[in-house]
Amino acid sequence: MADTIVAIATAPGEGGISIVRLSGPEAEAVLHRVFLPASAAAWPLESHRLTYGTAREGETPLDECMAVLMRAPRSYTREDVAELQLHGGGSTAGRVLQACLRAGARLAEPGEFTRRAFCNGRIDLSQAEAVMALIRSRGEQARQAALRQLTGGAAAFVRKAADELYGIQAGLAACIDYPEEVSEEEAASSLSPRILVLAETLEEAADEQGARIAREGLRVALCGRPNVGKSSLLNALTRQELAIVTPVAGTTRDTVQGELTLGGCLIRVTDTAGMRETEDPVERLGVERALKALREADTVLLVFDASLPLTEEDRALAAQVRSLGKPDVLAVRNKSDLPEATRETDLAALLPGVPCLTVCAQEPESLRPLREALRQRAQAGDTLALTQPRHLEAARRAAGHLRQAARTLAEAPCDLAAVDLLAAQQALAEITGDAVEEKLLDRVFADFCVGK
Ligand SMILES: Nc1nc2c(ncn2[C@@H]2O[C@H](COP(=O)(O)OP(=O)(O)OP(=O)(O)O)[C@@H](O)[C@H]2O)c(=O)[nH]1
Ligand SMILES: [Mg+2]
Repeated sequence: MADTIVAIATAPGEGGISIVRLSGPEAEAVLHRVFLPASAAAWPLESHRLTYGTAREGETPLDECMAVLMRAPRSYTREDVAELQLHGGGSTAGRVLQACLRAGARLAEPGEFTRRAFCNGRIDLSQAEAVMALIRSRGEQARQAALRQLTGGAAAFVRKAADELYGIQAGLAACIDYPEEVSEEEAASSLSPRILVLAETLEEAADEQGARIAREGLRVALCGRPNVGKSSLLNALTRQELAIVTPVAGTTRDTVQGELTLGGCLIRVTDTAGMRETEDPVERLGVERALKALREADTVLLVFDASLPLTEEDRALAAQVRSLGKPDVLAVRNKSDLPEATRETDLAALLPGVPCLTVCAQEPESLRPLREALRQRAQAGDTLALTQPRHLEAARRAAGHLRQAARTLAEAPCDLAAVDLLAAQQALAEITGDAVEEKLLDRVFADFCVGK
């Protein structure tokens, strides 16, 4: 980290401004070479103050711009950071970037600014990852989850778990160091319950599905036999004409995706081909895709036509969904504007324990309870402490070591359990980056964008 890095920090394409960012010991010197303040008295630049002037290479002016120098340690990386605010569009920023490279800076690698912030102790690893999660977040819920992590939510959870683990380790050390005062049986009986509670806390926090919903939104599949109104519901829920709707059974052949936001939560809805036995090879492929969407969904909306009696196809599909063991299925009784032929009780008998909602795809107001049900499901991940896959994996690994420690404590000498506790401690430390190898850092930051 002894060198000075440079990158374009703004997204490519046309825009009001582009920013070229420098960080490192030579940031001020490089800026001096590529920036001429309008006022001759401006050098040395005052820290954290915008200065108007010209970006240039040698005597050639490149753009009219603003420059700012943020002296260490009050900067994003805790190093000297300089930024040039140029006119937007790729060509000017690209040209100024070249000038900085020729003036002694090196092109930054993806995430290298944030990596320096981490290595210089300004943020922990979970916060560094949150920066990228925030940049990538789509929708209010994902943004909030990233922000919680950025402001230390994951770190606070991990520190609390680590504190409890230290307490357990201290208890075990007492039994190892003073066997005449604390017997192994006493230590095992007082520490095992604490170890298991901590393991459970970590396993609960490693809620993979909840975390994915918080990051990427709730996956909802609209399934049902042909013509029940699945595509009409997709269009009504998203308030867009996404899928073709006709009275012909078998209109939808492929899956159609739509998105809506409810209470800040992203909901991704997949409309599918009507499920039925068919000889048509195209339709059969559509049915296969429908089954795939059904398997991958967090919530399955099983749609029925309330104006017709239940058919064999309805029953076969209900049986299939039950055999798949999907935990979250909602029965949706559509076409409630027409005379009723299938009652709620018929669906309750067909799908015991599955909630049933009655709607009319052509009356937006009737979809209110369905929207509310989806919103509640999508918001379930709102309070999760951990949302990044890497953190979930480390928490689960720590829990595994703890469970092993409890088993060891019951069967073997105390000091063997200390090894398991240490492994759990290391797994927790990986989340915040207190104990990480270069290789892990390379992997984490490879996923970043250049210039952040
Ligand atoms: N009266 C009434 N008709 C509806 C309602 N919802 C859908 N329809 C009609 O039902 C027919 C089938 O609707 P679609 O939305 O294409 O049904 P689908 O389930 O997607 O059908 P496939 O794509 O063939 O599987 C169309 O003529 C719609 O206008 C409703 O709530 N009330
Ligand atoms: Mg359809």
